[in-house]
Amino acid sequence: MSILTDIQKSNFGGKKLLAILVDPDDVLDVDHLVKELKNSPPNLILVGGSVITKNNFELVVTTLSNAEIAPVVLFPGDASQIAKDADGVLLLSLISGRNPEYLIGQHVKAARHIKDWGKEVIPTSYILLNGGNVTTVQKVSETHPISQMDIDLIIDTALAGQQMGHQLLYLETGSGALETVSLEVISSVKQMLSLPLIVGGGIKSVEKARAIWESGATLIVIGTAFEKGGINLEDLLLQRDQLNGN
Ligand code: 1GP
Repeated sequence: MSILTDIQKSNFGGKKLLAILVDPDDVLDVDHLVKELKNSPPNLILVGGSVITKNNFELVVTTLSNAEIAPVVLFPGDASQIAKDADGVLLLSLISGRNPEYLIGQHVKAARHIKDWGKEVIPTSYILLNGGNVTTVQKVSETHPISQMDIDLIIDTALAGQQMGHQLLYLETGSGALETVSLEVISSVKQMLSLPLIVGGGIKSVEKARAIWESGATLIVIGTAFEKGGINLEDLLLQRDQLNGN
């Protein structure tokens, strides 16, 4: 089954999914990472970052892919982040912003490479919301996040993404955000859209993760809290399984 089909089936069936985001720049010991994820396997492993400075991107993707823990899906900060052993890519359009580079520029740069690569491409609306601090994605993309008070604009932006044919909607406050996407925003968007909803940014507790799932997210993404050991992956999976009736 394709990665997208799996997420769509979960969305229709009200099933909840967990993705762990791995930023290769922050990986010190990839074998240790594999061990941790093997002990408590998430549904997906996302790999990517706004800025890549180390030379280990391919190695991290290949090692995670060879470990066969979960599908490895690229979450690219730019056109260079396409690794050969990944299973697919979230092709992100940063539609909360008006920077052409992240609406089409990087996509054009990567297009031929992605075609030759031949893996699954998942067109994704990427909406950056204000999470209380200036995050790297905001700096790098040079775009302004939408205020979480402006629910109408968030919904209209999400609807536009759906109408443009995107298959997933990613609501994001940015890696390391002080605040997550609010439950009100999540449930309001969920009521108006049929697309599977991904929510990420600043999720630091199992309770918050559960509330976000319950508000309508199909897939939640956790990066920083996992990386810093601030959240117990086993507990998270337990909550997910409880919500899924397992
Ligand atoms: C970033 O949503 C992801 O794109 C994860 O955010 O690192 O804050 O968990 P955190």
